[in-house]
Amino acid sequence: MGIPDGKRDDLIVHDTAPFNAEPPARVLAESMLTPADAFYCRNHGPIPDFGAERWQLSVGGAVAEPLILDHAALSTRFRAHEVVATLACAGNRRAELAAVRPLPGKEPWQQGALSTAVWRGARLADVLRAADVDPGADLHVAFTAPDVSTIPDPPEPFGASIPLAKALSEEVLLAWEMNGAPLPRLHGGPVRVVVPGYIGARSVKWVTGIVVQPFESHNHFQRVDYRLDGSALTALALNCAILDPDDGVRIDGGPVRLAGYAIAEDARRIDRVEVSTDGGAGWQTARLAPAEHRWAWRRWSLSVDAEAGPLSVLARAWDDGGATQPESPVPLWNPGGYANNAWARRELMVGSG
Ligand SMILES: Nc1nc2c(c(=O)[nH]1)N[C@H]1C(S)=C(S)[C@@H](COP(=O)(O)O)O[C@H]1N2
Ligand SMILES: [Mo]
Repeated sequence: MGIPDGKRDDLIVHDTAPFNAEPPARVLAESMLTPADAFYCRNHGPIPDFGAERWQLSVGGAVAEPLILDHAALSTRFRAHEVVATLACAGNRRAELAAVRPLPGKEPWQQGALSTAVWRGARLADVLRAADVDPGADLHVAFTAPDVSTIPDPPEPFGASIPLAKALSEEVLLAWEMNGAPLPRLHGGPVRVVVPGYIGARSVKWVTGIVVQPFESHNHFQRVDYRLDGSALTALALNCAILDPDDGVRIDGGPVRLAGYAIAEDARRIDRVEVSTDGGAGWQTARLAPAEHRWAWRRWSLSVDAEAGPLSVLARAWDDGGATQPESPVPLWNPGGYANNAWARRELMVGSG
Protein backbone atom coordinates (compact mmCIF):
# COMPACT_ATOMS: atom_id res chain seq x y z
CA MET A 1 0.00 0.00 0.00
CA GLY A 2 1.66 3.17 -1.20
CA ILE A 3 5.16 1.62 -1.26
CA PRO A 4 7.13 2.67 -4.37
CA ASP A 5 8.89 0.15 -6.62
CA GLY A 6 12.25 -0.95 -5.32
CA LYS A 7 11.30 -0.58 -1.65
CA ARG A 8 10.57 -3.31 0.91
CA ASP A 9 6.93 -3.57 1.84
CA ASP A 10 7.68 -3.67 5.58
CA LEU A 11 8.95 -0.08 5.73
CA ILE A 12 7.30 2.09 8.40
CA VAL A 13 5.46 4.62 6.20
CA HIS A 14 4.79 8.08 7.68
CA ASP A 15 3.37 9.68 4.49
CA THR A 16 2.72 8.32 1.02
CA ALA A 17 2.70 11.63 -0.93
CA PRO A 18 5.38 12.84 -0.55
CA PHE A 19 6.84 9.47 0.37
CA ASN A 20 8.36 9.37 3.86
CA ALA A 21 9.34 6.03 5.36
CA GLU A 22 11.94 4.36 7.55
CA PRO A 23 13.18 0.77 7.86
CA PRO A 24 12.04 -1.20 10.93
CA ALA A 25 14.74 -1.44 13.62
CA ARG A 26 15.48 -5.12 13.00
CA VAL A 27 16.03 -4.45 9.28
CA LEU A 28 18.31 -1.47 9.93
CA ALA A 29 20.28 -3.57 12.46
CA GLU A 30 21.12 -6.26 9.89
CA SER A 31 24.02 -4.64 8.06
CA MET A 32 26.59 -1.85 8.13
CA LEU A 33 25.47 -0.65 4.68
CA THR A 34 21.71 -0.25 4.30
CA PRO A 35 20.45 -1.91 1.09
CA ALA A 36 18.72 0.52 -1.27
CA ASP A 37 15.35 -1.21 -0.75
CA ALA A 38 15.51 -0.49 3.00
CA PHE A 39 17.15 2.98 2.94
CA TYR A 40 14.93 5.62 4.60
CA CYS A 41 13.15 8.13 2.33
CA ARG A 42 12.61 11.76 3.25
CA ASN A 43 10.79 13.92 0.73
CA HIS A 44 9.09 17.32 0.76
CA GLY A 45 7.52 17.19 -2.68
CA PRO A 46 6.93 14.94 -5.68
CA ILE A 47 9.89 12.90 -6.96
CA PRO A 48 11.20 14.46 -10.22
CA ASP A 49 11.63 12.14 -13.16
CA PHE A 50 14.39 12.87 -15.59
CA GLY A 51 16.96 10.41 -16.85
CA ALA A 52 20.69 11.02 -16.82
CA GLU A 53 20.49 12.21 -20.48
CA ARG A 54 18.30 15.18 -19.56
CA TRP A 55 20.11 16.16 -16.36
CA GLN A 56 22.26 19.31 -16.24
CA LEU A 57 24.04 21.12 -13.45
CA SER A 58 24.84 24.83 -13.49
CA VAL A 59 27.60 26.17 -11.23
CA GLY A 60 27.55 29.95 -10.79
CA GLY A 61 27.49 32.89 -8.42
CA ALA A 62 30.80 34.05 -6.93
CA VAL A 63 33.01 31.98 -9.25
CA ALA A 64 35.35 33.21 -12.00
CA GLU A 65 34.42 30.43 -14.47
CA PRO A 66 30.72 29.47 -14.32
CA LEU A 67 30.07 25.92 -15.58
CA ILE A 68 27.28 23.91 -17.13
CA LEU A 69 27.87 20.18 -16.74
CA ASP A 70 25.86 17.30 -18.10
CA HIS A 71 26.11 13.80 -16.66
CA ALA A 72 28.85 12.73 -19.07
CA ALA A 73 30.91 15.84 -18.31
CA LEU A 74 30.54 15.42 -14.55
CA SER A 75 31.53 11.76 -14.63
CA THR A 76 34.41 12.05 -17.13
CA ARG A 77 36.00 15.45 -16.38
CA PHE A 78 36.22 14.74 -12.66
CA ARG A 79 37.77 11.77 -10.88
CA ALA A 80 35.29 9.55 -9.05
CA HIS A 81 35.71 9.02 -5.31
CA GLU A 82 33.91 6.76 -2.84
CA VAL A 83 32.77 7.70 0.66
CA VAL A 84 30.90 5.50 3.14
CA ALA A 85 28.51 7.89 4.84
CA THR A 86 25.40 7.72 7.00
CA LEU A 87 22.62 10.15 6.12
CA ALA A 88 20.54 11.07 9.16
CA CYS A 89 17.45 13.23 9.15
CA ALA A 90 17.38 16.02 11.76
CA GLY A 91 13.94 14.63 12.67
CA ASN A 92 15.32 11.20 13.57
CA ARG A 93 13.85 10.10 16.97
CA ARG A 94 11.19 12.82 16.78
CA ALA A 95 8.52 10.41 18.10
CA GLU A 96 10.07 10.69 21.57
CA LEU A 97 9.85 14.50 21.42
CA ALA A 98 6.23 14.28 20.25
CA ALA A 99 5.51 12.17 23.35
CA VAL A 100 6.76 15.09 25.48
CA ARG A 101 4.49 17.59 23.71
CA PRO A 102 2.59 16.97 20.45
CA LEU A 103 4.19 17.95 17.12
CA PRO A 104 1.17 17.95 14.81
CA GLY A 105 1.87 17.48 11.12
CA LYS A 106 5.48 16.40 11.75
CA GLU A 107 6.52 12.87 10.78
CA PRO A 108 6.95 10.82 14.01
CA TRP A 109 10.28 9.24 13.04
CA GLN A 110 11.55 6.44 15.26
CA GLN A 111 15.29 5.62 15.21
CA GLY A 112 15.34 4.66 11.55
CA ALA A 113 15.44 8.07 9.82
CA LEU A 114 19.04 7.29 9.01
CA SER A 115 20.79 4.87 6.69
CA THR A 116 24.30 4.18 5.44
CA ALA A 117 25.63 3.71 1.93
CA VAL A 118 28.81 3.82 -0.07
CA TRP A 119 28.41 6.83 -2.33
CA ARG A 120 30.42 7.34 -5.50
CA GLY A 121 30.77 10.58 -7.40
CA ALA A 122 32.83 13.67 -8.06
CA ARG A 123 34.16 15.75 -5.22
CA LEU A 124 32.22 19.01 -4.95
CA ALA A 125 35.62 20.61 -4.20
CA ASP A 126 36.95 19.56 -7.62
CA VAL A 127 33.91 21.04 -9.39
CA LEU A 128 34.17 24.29 -7.41
CA ARG A 129 37.88 24.50 -8.20
CA ALA A 130 37.14 24.01 -11.89
CA ALA A 131 34.76 26.97 -11.57
CA ASP A 132 37.66 28.91 -10.03
CA VAL A 133 36.15 29.71 -6.65
CA ASP A 134 38.24 31.72 -4.15
CA PRO A 135 38.81 29.02 -1.51
CA GLY A 136 39.62 31.43 1.31
CA ALA A 137 36.47 33.53 1.01
CA ASP A 138 33.76 33.55 3.69
CA LEU A 139 31.03 32.24 1.40
CA HIS A 140 28.20 29.69 1.26
CA VAL A 141 27.44 27.12 -1.40
CA ALA A 142 23.71 26.88 -2.14
CA PHE A 143 22.09 23.90 -3.86
CA THR A 144 18.88 24.09 -5.88
CA ALA A 145 16.60 21.24 -6.93
CA PRO A 146 13.50 20.89 -9.14
CA ASP A 147 11.09 19.24 -6.63
CA VAL A 148 8.50 21.84 -5.66
CA SER A 149 7.20 21.51 -2.10
CA THR A 150 3.79 22.81 -1.02
CA ILE A 151 4.92 22.96 2.62
CA PRO A 152 6.01 26.63 2.23
CA ASP A 153 3.39 29.19 1.22
CA PRO A 154 3.82 29.99 -1.65
CA PRO A 155 5.24 26.62 -2.80
CA GLU A 156 9.00 26.48 -3.33
CA PRO A 157 11.51 23.97 -4.68
CA PHE A 158 13.70 22.21 -2.09
CA GLY A 159 17.12 23.79 -1.43
CA ALA A 160 19.86 24.20 1.14
CA SER A 161 23.36 25.56 1.62
CA ILE A 162 26.60 24.69 3.38
CA PRO A 163 29.61 26.87 4.24
CA LEU A 164 32.27 27.01 1.51
CA ALA A 165 34.87 25.51 3.88
CA LYS A 166 32.71 22.35 4.25
CA ALA A 167 31.95 22.31 0.51
CA LEU A 168 35.70 22.21 -0.20
CA SER A 169 36.35 19.28 2.14
CA GLU A 170 37.16 15.98 0.45
CA GLU A 171 34.14 14.03 1.80
CA VAL A 172 31.44 16.12 0.09
CA LEU A 173 30.33 14.49 -3.15
CA LEU A 174 28.11 15.01 -6.16
CA ALA A 175 27.10 11.35 -6.16
CA TRP A 176 25.70 9.30 -9.04
CA GLU A 177 26.10 5.86 -7.44
CA MET A 178 24.80 4.35 -4.19
CA ASN A 179 26.00 0.93 -2.99
CA GLY A 180 27.56 0.17 -6.38
CA ALA A 181 24.44 0.85 -8.47
CA PRO A 182 23.26 3.98 -10.30
CA LEU A 183 21.70 6.33 -7.74
CA PRO A 184 17.99 5.38 -7.53
CA ARG A 185 15.55 8.10 -8.55
CA LEU A 186 13.95 8.03 -5.09
CA HIS A 187 17.31 8.89 -3.53
CA GLY A 188 18.12 11.77 -5.86
CA GLY A 189 19.13 10.09 -9.10
CA PRO A 190 20.68 10.91 -11.44
CA VAL A 191 22.85 13.09 -9.15
CA ARG A 192 22.60 14.27 -5.53
CA VAL A 193 24.77 16.12 -3.07
CA VAL A 194 26.11 14.04 -0.15
CA VAL A 195 27.31 16.11 2.82
CA PRO A 196 28.74 13.62 5.34
CA GLY A 197 28.56 14.70 8.99
CA TYR A 198 25.72 17.16 8.40
CA ILE A 199 21.97 16.66 8.84
CA GLY A 200 20.40 14.90 5.85
CA ALA A 201 18.54 18.04 4.71
CA ARG A 202 21.79 19.48 3.33
CA SER A 203 22.33 16.47 1.03
CA VAL A 204 20.15 17.88 -1.74
CA LYS A 205 18.70 15.30 -4.15
CA TRP A 206 18.27 15.86 -7.91
CA VAL A 207 20.63 18.83 -7.63
CA THR A 208 20.53 21.03 -10.73
CA GLY A 209 22.08 24.27 -9.48
CA ILE A 210 25.03 25.31 -7.35
CA VAL A 211 25.39 28.98 -6.43
CA VAL A 212 28.34 30.39 -4.49
CA GLN A 213 27.14 33.39 -2.48
CA PRO A 214 27.98 35.50 0.58
CA PHE A 215 24.92 34.36 2.59
CA GLU A 216 23.11 31.16 3.59
CA SER A 217 20.45 29.90 1.19
CA HIS A 218 17.18 31.80 1.47
CA ASN A 219 15.32 28.59 0.69
CA HIS A 220 12.47 27.76 3.10
CA PHE A 221 14.23 24.55 4.19
CA GLN A 222 17.33 26.49 5.23
CA ARG A 223 15.77 29.74 6.43
CA VAL A 224 12.56 28.54 8.14
CA ASP A 225 12.63 24.75 8.60
CA TYR A 226 15.58 22.69 9.85
CA ARG A 227 16.48 25.38 12.35
CA LEU A 228 16.95 25.19 16.09
CA ASP A 229 17.04 28.23 18.41
CA GLY A 230 17.37 30.56 15.44
CA SER A 231 20.29 28.84 13.71
CA ALA A 232 20.30 26.53 10.70
CA LEU A 233 21.14 22.98 11.76
CA THR A 234 24.44 21.75 10.33
CA ALA A 235 26.54 19.09 12.07
CA LEU A 236 24.99 15.93 13.49
CA ALA A 237 24.74 15.72 17.29
CA LEU A 238 26.23 12.83 19.26
CA ASN A 239 23.49 10.21 19.36
CA CYS A 240 22.76 6.51 19.76
CA ALA A 241 19.91 4.02 19.53
CA ILE A 242 18.97 0.50 20.53
CA LEU A 243 17.77 -1.45 17.48
CA ASP A 244 17.76 -5.08 18.64
CA PRO A 245 15.66 -6.53 20.20
CA ASP A 246 12.91 -4.52 18.56
CA ASP A 247 10.30 -2.73 20.68
CA GLY A 248 7.57 -4.92 22.11
CA VAL A 249 9.39 -8.18 21.34
CA ARG A 250 9.19 -10.89 24.01
CA ILE A 251 12.60 -12.47 24.62
CA ASP A 252 13.87 -15.55 26.45
CA GLY A 253 15.68 -15.20 29.77
CA GLY A 254 19.44 -15.75 30.06
CA PRO A 255 22.03 -13.94 27.96
CA VAL A 256 20.39 -11.42 25.64
CA ARG A 257 22.30 -9.71 22.86
CA LEU A 258 21.55 -5.99 22.63
CA ALA A 259 22.64 -4.07 19.55
CA GLY A 260 22.36 -0.59 18.15
CA TYR A 261 24.28 2.31 16.67
CA ALA A 262 26.12 5.44 17.72
CA ILE A 263 26.61 8.43 15.47
CA ALA A 264 28.35 11.80 15.58
CA GLU A 265 29.48 14.41 13.08
CA ASP A 266 32.82 12.54 12.99
CA ALA A 267 32.63 8.87 14.00
CA ARG A 268 36.28 8.92 15.10
CA ARG A 269 35.26 11.14 17.98
CA ILE A 270 32.87 8.55 19.50
CA ASP A 271 34.73 7.20 22.53
CA ARG A 272 32.33 4.57 23.88
CA VAL A 273 28.73 3.42 24.26
CA GLU A 274 27.38 2.47 27.67
CA VAL A 275 24.32 0.42 28.54
CA SER A 276 22.34 0.33 31.78
CA THR A 277 19.73 -2.25 32.77
CA ASP A 278 19.07 -0.77 36.22
CA GLY A 279 17.67 2.65 35.36
CA GLY A 280 21.05 4.37 35.09
CA ALA A 281 22.62 3.35 38.43
CA GLY A 282 25.26 1.16 36.80
CA TRP A 283 26.63 1.20 33.24
CA GLN A 284 28.44 -1.42 31.19
CA THR A 285 30.61 -0.55 28.21
CA ALA A 286 29.36 -2.09 24.97
CA ARG A 287 31.54 -3.56 22.22
CA LEU A 288 31.86 -0.75 19.67
CA ALA A 289 32.82 -1.33 16.03
CA PRO A 290 36.04 0.45 15.04
CA ALA A 291 35.85 3.88 13.39
CA GLU A 292 36.74 2.45 10.00
CA HIS A 293 34.61 5.03 8.22
CA ARG A 294 34.78 8.52 9.62
CA TRP A 295 31.40 9.60 8.22
CA ALA A 296 29.39 6.50 9.08
CA TRP A 297 27.53 5.19 12.09
CA ARG A 298 29.30 2.78 14.46
CA ARG A 299 27.41 -0.30 15.49
CA TRP A 300 27.58 -1.58 19.05
CA SER A 301 26.51 -4.75 20.84
CA LEU A 302 26.46 -6.11 24.37
CA SER A 303 25.30 -9.33 25.97
CA VAL A 304 23.41 -8.88 29.25
CA ASP A 305 21.81 -11.41 31.59
CA ALA A 306 18.07 -11.01 31.57
CA GLU A 307 15.79 -12.35 34.27
CA ALA A 308 12.10 -13.01 33.72
CA GLY A 309 9.98 -9.87 33.88
CA PRO A 310 10.14 -6.39 32.40
CA LEU A 311 13.60 -5.25 31.31
CA SER A 312 14.31 -1.61 30.78
CA VAL A 313 17.46 -0.83 28.76
CA LEU A 314 19.22 2.55 28.49
CA ALA A 315 22.10 3.46 26.18
CA ARG A 316 24.25 6.55 25.80
CA ALA A 317 27.37 7.43 23.80
CA TRP A 318 30.36 9.49 24.97
CA ASP A 319 32.70 11.51 22.79
CA ASP A 320 36.44 11.96 23.15
CA GLY A 321 35.90 15.36 24.77
CA GLY A 322 34.11 13.74 27.71
CA ALA A 323 30.64 14.86 26.64
CA THR A 324 27.68 12.50 26.65
CA GLN A 325 24.02 12.59 25.63
CA PRO A 326 21.37 14.30 27.78
CA GLU A 327 19.25 11.99 29.92
CA SER A 328 15.81 13.24 29.00
CA PRO A 329 14.07 14.48 25.86
CA VAL A 330 11.95 16.93 27.92
CA PRO A 331 14.33 19.94 27.80
CA LEU A 332 15.23 19.08 24.19
CA TRP A 333 11.68 19.60 22.90
CA ASN A 334 11.53 22.19 20.11
CA PRO A 335 8.73 23.13 17.69
CA GLY A 336 10.47 21.54 14.70
CA GLY A 337 11.06 18.30 16.59
CA TYR A 338 14.73 18.23 15.63
CA ALA A 339 17.98 16.81 17.01
CA ASN A 340 16.64 14.55 19.76
CA ASN A 341 19.69 12.87 21.24
CA ALA A 342 18.42 11.91 24.70
CA TRP A 343 19.52 8.54 26.14
CA ALA A 344 18.09 5.66 24.12
CA ARG A 345 15.48 3.55 25.91
CA ARG A 346 13.87 0.18 25.23
CA GLU A 347 11.25 -1.57 27.33
CA LEU A 348 11.47 -5.35 26.85
CA MET A 349 9.61 -8.32 28.32
CA VAL A 350 11.72 -11.33 29.28
CA GLY A 351 10.32 -14.85 29.65
CA SER A 352 7.08 -16.49 28.67
CA GLY A 353 5.12 -14.27 31.11
N1 LIG B 1 15.63 17.83 -3.53
C1 LIG B 1 15.46 17.36 -2.28
N2 LIG B 1 16.52 17.00 -1.57
C2 LIG B 1 16.38 16.51 -0.32
C3 LIG B 1 15.10 16.40 0.29
C4 LIG B 1 13.97 16.78 -0.49
O1 LIG B 1 12.81 16.70 -0.06
N3 LIG B 1 14.18 17.26 -1.78
N4 LIG B 1 15.00 15.96 1.59
C5 LIG B 1 16.21 16.14 2.42
C6 LIG B 1 16.15 15.51 3.72
S1 LIG B 1 15.36 16.36 4.94
C7 LIG B 1 16.83 14.36 3.99
S2 LIG B 1 16.87 13.75 5.56
C8 LIG B 1 17.51 13.60 2.92
C9 LIG B 1 16.91 12.21 2.79
O2 LIG B 1 17.53 11.49 1.76
P1 LIG B 1 16.91 10.12 1.30
O3 LIG B 1 15.47 10.30 0.97
O4 LIG B 1 17.74 9.67 0.15
O5 LIG B 1 17.08 9.17 2.48
O6 LIG B 1 17.41 14.23 1.65
C10 LIG B 1 17.44 15.63 1.69
N5 LIG B 1 17.49 16.14 0.34
MO1 LIG C 1 15.75 15.32 6.92
